[in-house]
Amino acid sequence: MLTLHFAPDNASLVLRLALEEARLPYRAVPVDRATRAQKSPAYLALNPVGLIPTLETPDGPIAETGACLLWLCDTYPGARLGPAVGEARRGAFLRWLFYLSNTVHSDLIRVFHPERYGPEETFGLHHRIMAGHVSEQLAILDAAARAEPALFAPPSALALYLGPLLRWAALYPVAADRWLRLGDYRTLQALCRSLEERESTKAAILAEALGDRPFTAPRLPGPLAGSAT
Ligand SMILES: N[C@@H](CCC(=O)N[C@@H](CS)C(=O)NCC(=O)O)C(=O)O
Repeated sequence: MLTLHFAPDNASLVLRLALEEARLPYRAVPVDRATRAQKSPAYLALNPVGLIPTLETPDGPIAETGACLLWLCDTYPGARLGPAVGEARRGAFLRWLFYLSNTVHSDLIRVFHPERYGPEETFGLHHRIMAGHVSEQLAILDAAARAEPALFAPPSALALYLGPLLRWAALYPVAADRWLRLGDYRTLQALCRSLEERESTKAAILAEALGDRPFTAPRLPGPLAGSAT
């Protein structure tokens, strides 16, 4: 059985949605960020980078959200998380999957962590610059999803990645200015709406206390028994 090492509303949410979409049995093991369990020797043995998520598979542990998504997509082609090797638009799918992973997700983490890049007096400027980059990337994705709706529509892994990214952009960091206006990206907004109709989202809402409309009207996750954050 697959094992997902997760913390509520962390990047592991993307994989939970994919596992639910594929209707795969999996065990979800909380990683307690309050005690920095992601840096514990036991966790580092699975994922030396010390970040959440890690997915334990019959092929061994995998990390990096995009890599795990691609592994799920290729290992369970019946789930239709993306075009299989040799199918039409496989290249386009990989292009946008990597863009989400190496550019949008990565820059969003920079929005969340100005303290990693400079002293406190630079936080405001850092936030404005990085949020500006992510806004431009979202406009590019909005146009791409408008041009190729079938490639982006759930259960595509692109939708499962985009929904949480848009959610986090709207919510975090809690203390910073709110900058995302989802309504500026009409196609991505519609994609979020359709994601919210799916059983996978309903399962994630229950498991991680995400609220009724986690992508179009996100609110901070509620308290969860045994919360990992
Ligand atoms: N590149 C990684 C990023 C994962 C990541 O940044 N995870 C965050 C939670 S959303 C984390 O584990 N943070 C804990 C830490 O920085 O120690 C991926 O795509 O999975």
